[in-house]
Amino acid sequence: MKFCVLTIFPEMFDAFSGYGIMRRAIESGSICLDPVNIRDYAEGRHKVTDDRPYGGGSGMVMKPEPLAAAIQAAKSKMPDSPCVLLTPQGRRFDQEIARQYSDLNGMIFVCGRYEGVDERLCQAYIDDEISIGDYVLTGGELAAMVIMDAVIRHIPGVLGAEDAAEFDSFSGNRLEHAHYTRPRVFEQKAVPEVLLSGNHGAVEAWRKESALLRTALKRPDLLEKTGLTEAEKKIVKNWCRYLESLASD
Ligand code: 6GU
Repeated sequence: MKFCVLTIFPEMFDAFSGYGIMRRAIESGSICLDPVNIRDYAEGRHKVTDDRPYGGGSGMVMKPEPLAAAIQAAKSKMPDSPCVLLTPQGRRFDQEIARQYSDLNGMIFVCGRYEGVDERLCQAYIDDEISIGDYVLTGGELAAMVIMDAVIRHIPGVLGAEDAAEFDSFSGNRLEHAHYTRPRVFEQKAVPEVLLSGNHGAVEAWRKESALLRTALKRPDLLEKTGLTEAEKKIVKNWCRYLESLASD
C-alpha cells in the first residue's frame, strides 16, 4: 500500500518511518511512504503556500493553487487512491475506517495547516475528510501518522501472525483481555492461576471473560453497539449470580 502525504513539513515523517513496525513494513515493501512538500508546487521566488482570508480576520488560509498542483501530481501516479483531508471537521476516525482503508492500494493525505484550506480546493479535490477526535491540532501531520499507523496493522504480513489485528482492542467492539508476564508474583500480586495451567481451552475462556469484563467496566458503550453473544450472556448471568450472593446476607 502506498501513502502519499502532502505537507509543508515533510521532515516530520522521518521519525515516524524510522522505527518499529512502520520501519519494518517499509523495508519489507509492504508499504511505501512518500511525504511531498507542498512548497515544491508553489509559484514565485518565495514559494508561498498560505494567504490572508478574504473577509478579514486572524489566521492564514492555505492557497488552492499549490495544493491543486500537488494533488494532481499525486493523483497522476495513484489514480485509484482517494484524496483525504485531515481536518477537525471530518468524520471521526475509528478501527472500522482503519480496516476499510487497509483494503486500498493507496491513499493521498492532505495535511491542513493554518486556519484551514480554501473551500474551492476542498470541493474540487477532496474525496474524504477525516478527524481523529474532538480537539484541534495545529496541523494534520500528526493525524496522518495516527491514521497510517492504525491502517498498516490491518495489512496482511505487517504484524506477525500472533498479534494479528483481529485480536486488537475494538475488533468486534471489545477491548483486549488483560496481559501478564514474568515474574509470577509482583509486589505481592500473583498472575491468575489459569494462565499458568497450560490448559489452552481454559486460558481462552479466561481471556474472553477478561475482555468482556474490561469492556463492561471501561467502555460499556461498545457493548451497547453490538449487544452480547450467547456465550457472553452466560458469563454476564454468572456475574449477576455472584454479585447477588455478595449483596445478600
Ligand atoms: Cl485530522 N487535523 C487537525 N488539524 N486537527 C485535528 C484533527 C485533524 N483531528 C482532530 N483534530
